[in-house]
Amino acid sequence: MRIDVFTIFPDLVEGFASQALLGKAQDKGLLDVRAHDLRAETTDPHRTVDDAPFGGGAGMVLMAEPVFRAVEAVDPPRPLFLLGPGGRTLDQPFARELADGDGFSLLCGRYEGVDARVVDHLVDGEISIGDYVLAGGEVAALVVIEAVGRLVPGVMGNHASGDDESFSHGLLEYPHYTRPAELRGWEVPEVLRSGDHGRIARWRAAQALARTIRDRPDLIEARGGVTSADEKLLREFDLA
Ligand code: JCQ
Repeated sequence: MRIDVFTIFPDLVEGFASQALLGKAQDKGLLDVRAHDLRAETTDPHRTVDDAPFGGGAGMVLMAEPVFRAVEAVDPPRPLFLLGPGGRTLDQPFARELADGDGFSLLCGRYEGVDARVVDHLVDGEISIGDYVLAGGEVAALVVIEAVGRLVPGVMGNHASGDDESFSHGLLEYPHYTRPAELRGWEVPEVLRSGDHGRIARWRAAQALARTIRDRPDLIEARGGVTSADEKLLREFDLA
C-alpha cells in the first residue's frame, strides 16, 4: 500500500509514519508513505505557497500552481483526496475501503483554504475526520494513514487483525484489565480470573453491549436495536 502526502510539513508526516506500528510496516515493505513538500516545485526565492484571497477578507489561500506542480512532478497514486471538513467523514468502513486498494494520496490544506481550481481540477475527493476546524490537513492525514495502515494485511502482526476491535462489530470494546488483580482496593472482576472461557466470552460480550447502550445508543440503532438474545445476555450478568 502506497500513500503519498502533499504538505508544507513533510518532516512532520514522515516522522509520524516512521514510528511504532506504521514504521514497522514500512520496514517490512507492507506500507510506503511518501511525504512531498508543496514548496519543492516553487521557483521564487521565498518558495511562496500562499497568497491573499480574491475578493478580499482575512487570511491567506493555498495557491493552485505550487500544488499542481508538486502533484504533477510525482504522478502519485490515485485517488488524490483533500483533507477538509467538507468531505466524507472517515469511519471504519471507509478506512476498510481505502485499505482494500493499492494506495491513494492526500493533500493537506493550510491557511483559510485551498484555491478552488485545485478542488475542481486536480483532486478526486475530500476526506473529513470530523466536524471541527484544524489549522491544517496534516493531523487529519495522519489519522487517515493510521486508521488505514493498521488494516493492511500483515501490519497488525500479533493481533490477528484490526477487525475484532471496536466498531468492526459495531460495539464499543469490553473493559480490559491487567495485573495487579487488586489496585488501591479495586479488584479485577472475578469472572476474568475464573478460567471459564465460555463465561468470560459471554461477560465480555455483555459488557460491550451494556457500555454501547449506555454511551453510544446511535451505534445500537445502526445495528438494528437490541435483540432478545442481547437481553438474555445482559440478564445473565445483571446488566438489564
Ligand atoms: C479535516 N475535519 C476538519 C485546514 C484549510 C481544505 O482547506 C483546509 C483544510 C484544513 C484541514 O482540515 C480540517 C479538517 N477534517 O480542518 C484549513
